[in-house]
Amino acid sequence: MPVTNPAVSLARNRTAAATSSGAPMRFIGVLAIICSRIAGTASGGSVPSRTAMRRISVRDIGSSPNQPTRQLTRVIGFCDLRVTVILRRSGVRPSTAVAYAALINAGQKVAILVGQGALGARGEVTQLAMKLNAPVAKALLGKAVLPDDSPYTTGGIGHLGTEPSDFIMHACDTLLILGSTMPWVDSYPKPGQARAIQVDLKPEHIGIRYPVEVPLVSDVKATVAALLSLLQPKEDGFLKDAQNRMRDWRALLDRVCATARTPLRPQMVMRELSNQLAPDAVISLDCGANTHFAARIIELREQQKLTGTGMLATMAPGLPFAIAAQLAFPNRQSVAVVGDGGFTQLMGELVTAVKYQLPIKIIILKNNSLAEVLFEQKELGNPTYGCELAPIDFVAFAKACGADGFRCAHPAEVTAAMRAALHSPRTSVLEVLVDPDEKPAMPSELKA
Ligand SMILES: Cc1cc2nc3c(=O)[nH]c(=O)nc-3n(C[C@H](O)[C@H](O)[C@H](O)COP(=O)(O)OP(=O)(O)OC[C@H]3O[C@@H](n4cnc5c(N)ncnc54)[C@H](O)[C@@H]3O)c2cc1C
Ligand SMILES: Cc1ncc(C[n+]2csc(CCOP(=O)(O)OP(=O)(O)O)c2C)c(N)n1
Ligand SMILES: [Mg+2]
Repeated sequence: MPVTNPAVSLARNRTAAATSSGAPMRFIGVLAIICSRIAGTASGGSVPSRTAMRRISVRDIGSSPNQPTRQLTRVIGFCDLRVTVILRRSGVRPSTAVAYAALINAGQKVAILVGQGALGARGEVTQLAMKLNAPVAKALLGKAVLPDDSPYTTGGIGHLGTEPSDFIMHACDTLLILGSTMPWVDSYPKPGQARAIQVDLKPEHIGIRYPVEVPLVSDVKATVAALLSLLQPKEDGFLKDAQNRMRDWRALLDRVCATARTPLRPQMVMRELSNQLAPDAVISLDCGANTHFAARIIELREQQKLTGTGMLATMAPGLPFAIAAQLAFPNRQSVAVVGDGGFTQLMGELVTAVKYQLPIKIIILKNNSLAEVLFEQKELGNPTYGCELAPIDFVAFAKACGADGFRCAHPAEVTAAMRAALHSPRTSVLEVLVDPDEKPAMPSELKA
């Protein structure tokens, strides 16, 4: 910030004048930041008029009933030029930054929800969680924001999520939504329970799932980094509670995945896949009960990526996404997890993978059923209708297309079949016969 900038000089003069008249330094700090911000936005040469500055400062430093000066000065107690500069770079208005910090600093139990808008902000999210001792739940498309072994994450959220994520959402008093529109509204805090902040590039996505007090239309990475120094550290009781619940949840998953029965439990197969995935694998998910099993059981490691069908929840993208991922990352393992229904909708694309010698791996959870919809029909009390699939021999199909094909149906066969499919140098398909009666259970319903 050039010292000759008239807006800054004005801010400093005002600071000096106000200090000598006995006004609290902390208050002046806020004013100086705001004036510096104005100077930043006026970098094209025009300097804001005194009237404009007065208007902005009154609005921004908020003598408004919602932002009492007392609260604001608790947040920024001094004039920190670094904060001013960072705010200018991030594009966050000082008034919003102050409201953000005041809201978080007032909370006792802060929970964070991250989605794919935070994928590039792992370091910043980790620092934030560390400073606030705040547990982090991950929307499906944000599963790679933190690796699943991070001590700060409670894993997935929503129907395919975890019990600890349910817990933190229903026990928190403050919620930060960072780059997510996770659609399961029951998995958010009850309206009125928590005060919320949402950071999203798209203003129209703010507040669509949960009432938001402080909206920030900005980039997650830049915003979290810029505002970190305004936050006060918190006690670790809430995080510890979440971590203890995570230990219990993992123990439950271990028991579920250890079930050695025929027909196979899909979770057991997903555990084997998770254990054998390359450290930098790119995983593509489809839509169906298979999405639940894969999302919940695959433990994403630091360098792995995961994508899948999003808000429209369409079936069939598993295979084409895996092709795209292999083209985008030729040296990484590209694996799709699909259901038999989803795979058949676009299975002709297997020939594309063979033709272009893409060594993608397709794991088909075959239950001869559109299981997700079948369970929905039962849950709604409707007659079950139209969900049986005519069985297809996917191994024969794979071989007919020029790919490798493998099959497993019993617990003792799973490890070797998975290894064969993942280590094939060519396009490969693994057909796994799984239990059609295994329900895609909500976190509270899951039984060993
Ligand atoms: C069968 C099935 C079941 C499912 N069940 C679940 C479930 O139980 N739980 C679950 O979580 N999901 C589930 N999903 C997925 C779900 O439908 C949503 O697609 C997913 O939750 C959305 O993830 P997201 O919030 O990360 O991504 P999005 O909905 O895409 O949200 C990302 C947001 O980040 C914003 N953004 C992007 N870049 C930036 C940036 N740099 N800075 C700031 N903002 C940015 C975008 O504008 C967008 O608003 C399921 C899907 C299927 C098919
Ligand atoms: C294109 C499309 N058609 C229909 C649906 C509705 N639908 C959602 S899940 C599902 C069943 C998926 O079956 P399958 O791929 O075999 O997976 P499973 O549930 O058996 O694991 C259906 C029909 C959809 N989401 N997308
Ligand atoms: Mg099926």
